[in-house]
Amino acid sequence: MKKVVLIEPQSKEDHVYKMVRMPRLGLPLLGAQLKSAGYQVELYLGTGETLPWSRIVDADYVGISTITATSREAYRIAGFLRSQGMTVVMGGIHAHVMPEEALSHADYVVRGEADLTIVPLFRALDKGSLPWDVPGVSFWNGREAVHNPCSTAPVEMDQLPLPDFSLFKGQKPFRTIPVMTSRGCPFDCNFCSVTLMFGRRYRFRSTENVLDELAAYRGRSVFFCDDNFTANSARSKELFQGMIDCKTGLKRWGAQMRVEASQDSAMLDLMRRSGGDMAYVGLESINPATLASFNKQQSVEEVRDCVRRFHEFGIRVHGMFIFGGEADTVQTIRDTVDFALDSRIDSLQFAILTPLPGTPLFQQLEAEGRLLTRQWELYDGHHAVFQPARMTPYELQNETISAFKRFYTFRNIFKNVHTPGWETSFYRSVGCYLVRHFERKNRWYDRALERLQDIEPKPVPLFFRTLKAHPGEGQEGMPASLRIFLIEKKGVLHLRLRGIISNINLREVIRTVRTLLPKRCFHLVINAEGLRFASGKAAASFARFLEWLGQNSRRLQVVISGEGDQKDYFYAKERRTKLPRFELLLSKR
Ligand code: B12
Ligand code: SF4
Repeated sequence: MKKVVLIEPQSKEDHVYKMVRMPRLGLPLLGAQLKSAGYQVELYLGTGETLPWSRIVDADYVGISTITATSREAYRIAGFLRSQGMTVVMGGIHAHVMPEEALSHADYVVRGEADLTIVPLFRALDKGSLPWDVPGVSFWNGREAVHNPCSTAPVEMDQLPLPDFSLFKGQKPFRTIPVMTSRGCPFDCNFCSVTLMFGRRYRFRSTENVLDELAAYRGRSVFFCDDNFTANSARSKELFQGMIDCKTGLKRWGAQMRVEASQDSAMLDLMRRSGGDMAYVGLESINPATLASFNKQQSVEEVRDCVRRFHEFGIRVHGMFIFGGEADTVQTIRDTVDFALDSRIDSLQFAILTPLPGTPLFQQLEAEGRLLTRQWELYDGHHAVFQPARMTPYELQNETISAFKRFYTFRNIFKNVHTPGWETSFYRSVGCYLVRHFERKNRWYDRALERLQDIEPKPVPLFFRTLKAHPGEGQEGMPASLRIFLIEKKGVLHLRLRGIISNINLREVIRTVRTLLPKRCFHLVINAEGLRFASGKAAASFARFLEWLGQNSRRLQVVISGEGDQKDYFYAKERRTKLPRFELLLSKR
């Protein structure tokens, strides 16, 4: 019988999440499938220092699950195993969005949900063949990386086995059991990576299927780790009613929800009666502009009302806030703590906005040159890893810690306790300890950010957008889109255009630049290094646009790559132009 070891690397950073001893469900689910397919399976949770290596190195295959924050540890573990000649397979959200990177540390990478692909992959490996037919798998064919397309059919939830926690070896039983009843989320918040993996179609298990699983957890605490547990209120009510009728006998349960959950009294009543005692709510911000920039689709009024509503039904609230949105200032952070204290919220987390790879937020900040580091282990919601728009990274980092300290003071441990009992006080005292511990351990990063303040901050763009070129106008090897990026640096306007200009998107470029350009611009630099024309007509229209810009600026410089027909076009333009201040600069790259 072949042996498979699956590892969930833990973060080496000292932070609150490390204290939560709860695995993600990926490995117990995949482990259950491999076990029923006849493999001997062992699961481990740990860092390179704590893993039982002697039990791992005799496996036939090792699978490693990774999220962004733990990817460095995952690569370190994979590196060691491959140096021992072992076959390493990697999966999880970080490997899904960064397959090239993951593949440079592993033999195989599984993108997307692996429930339907894990067994066929190992079967192919058993036969010694490459997994050409297994959807979503990336692998090396000699020196060439192959990426099989992902399956288009999402996994239906009732097809899944129950997660097998008994496969975890050398672990004390988990205090809280993770249960997942749904995948996907119909919303599309710009910082969230859930929909990248699980999509926007909300798929859920049948009530009977969930109740069967819960029957095994009598007397235990359960955390429903669905991302949006109450996205379908009819099914939520049916499930809660089922839990009441079947007397599941859970000690308590908590789940992640959106604010809308608090607006349905019938659901709150069922939630409480079925044992729900803690709602983990993505409140995110009390700044309306920030909520809008996150595409959160909720209002500040809903945020304010939500805590009161849950409390009315005796359900505690763990509020999850994010600091560092485009409209956030230091004052927003301070006001949020006031709000949290006034609303008598039970416990909370203040996360620093984190541009997770693959998300629209990441793409925006990367294109604007605002990422400070790609050290993925710092992408954990506790570190400022980008240049915020309206404060320095140092301010963002420090104000977040101060906010935590203001909420989790010794005095507040026993104050505002909504639900009688010691639970809330216990969580607050843990928070009180953790934030001070984290602050001590993290001084090095504070100092690094402080030094960065002395360096000139990266300018925040006046405008950034990706426009589609007309369908069919894309050229080989170039994306059929155009990126516009406008910044102001020391009074000089820089317009960067990258991609394909077509007659369709040129109209939008002209409209944008006309609105953003001052009436008479002193100095305008157009970076056209990565620009191509979809047609001769588009090139002619662009020439007219340059004429107009030249007439409206005292100095116009155009940076070109000096390659191919782009060079000829601009040189011809320079010869023909009547503008005295038109300068062509060859890119230094
Ligand atoms: C429960 C949970 C937690 C728990 C437990 C976490 C833990 N042990 O890591 C707590 C609350 C502690 C937590 C903390 C954090 N979390 Co969390 N968490 C989740 C949540 C809600 C559910 C996880 C889960 O069980 N998923 C269900 C299983 C089935 O999915 P899966 O593990 O991805 O597995 C599937 C595939 O990925 C793949 N697969 C996975 N592993 C492997 C391995 C192999 C070999 C193969 C072939 C395939 C494969 O197949 C599986 C089945 O289809 C997810 C959201 C989500 N929907 O996944 C966020 C999520 C994982 N968390 C996230 C984040 C960012 C964090 C934090 C950094 C906090 C923060 N700032 O938000 C910390 C970091 C924790 C750490 N480990 O260091 C992000 C990760 C995004 C990213 N790109 O890294 C997620 C996706 C949420 C989000 N908003 O985007 N989290
Ligand atoms: S943050 Fe929550 S509501 Fe928004 S997309 Fe992610 S899971 Fe859905």
